[in-house]
Amino acid sequence: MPTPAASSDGAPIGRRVVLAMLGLGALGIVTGSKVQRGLEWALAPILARDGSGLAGLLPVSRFRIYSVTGQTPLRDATTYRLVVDGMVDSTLELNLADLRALPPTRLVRDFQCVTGWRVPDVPWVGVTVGDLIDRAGVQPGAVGVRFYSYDGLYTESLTMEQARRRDVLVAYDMENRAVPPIHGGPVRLYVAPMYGYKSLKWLERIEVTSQTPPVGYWANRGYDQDAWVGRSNGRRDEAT
Ligand SMILES: Nc1nc2c(c(=O)[nH]1)N[C@H]1C(S)=C(S)[C@@H](COP(=O)(O)O)O[C@H]1N2
Ligand SMILES: [Mo]
Repeated sequence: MPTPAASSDGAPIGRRVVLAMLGLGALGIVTGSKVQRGLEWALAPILARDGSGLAGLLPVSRFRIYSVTGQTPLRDATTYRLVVDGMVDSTLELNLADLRALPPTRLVRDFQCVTGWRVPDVPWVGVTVGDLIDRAGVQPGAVGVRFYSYDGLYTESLTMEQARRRDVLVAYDMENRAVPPIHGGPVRLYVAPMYGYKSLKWLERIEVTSQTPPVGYWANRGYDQDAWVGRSNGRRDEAT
């Protein structure tokens, strides 16, 4: 969050990324264009190997692109699996087609990072976390839900009550197309009422738990566990 896709090892600027950026500049990318959408996907393998942090500066999105590992982990949409486990009657393993076959929830909401940037009116489509955990069968005594990313580092958690809100989604579409790899695709979390850091990218596992300790990459670094927009983190959004 402090720096986009920060490089931990001070890696030199990736040459291919510079070339890609020059190319984008020359094309005069327009937000929402088909060219841009193709590039989001085309660039993913390049950005996946780049440790320079330049991914966060690429003009491929209305969003800034964050990855605490400095990488874009790639998972093929055809082999992707989401596991729902923990205190459930039966563990679920769902592929993208399974997710898309479930009743969808559509939202158009702002996306706001605690550092001050905000993207207004983002269309999202996905399955509510509540619907998913109910399919698995939540056992008595479960009070929390944890989320794991296949970047190997990022985690998040919500109370059961928060996780069951109808505006908390396992999202597979954003901005009217499949979630691209740089934004956490094929599947990311979208927690509409909270700051962006709750919306974990590259989601691979949802665990129903008996506890809700502050488990989260940024919560472990001093940010609020309950990250309500406008009502947390010292009301940082007033600075925008
Ligand atoms: N796995 C993972 N998820 C993440 C992050 C991250 O670094 N890694 N950054 C978070 C933060 S701070 C924000 S604001 C949003 C940014 O989403 P975007 O990169 O799609 O713009 O992702 C959130 N989810
Ligand atoms: Mo953020």
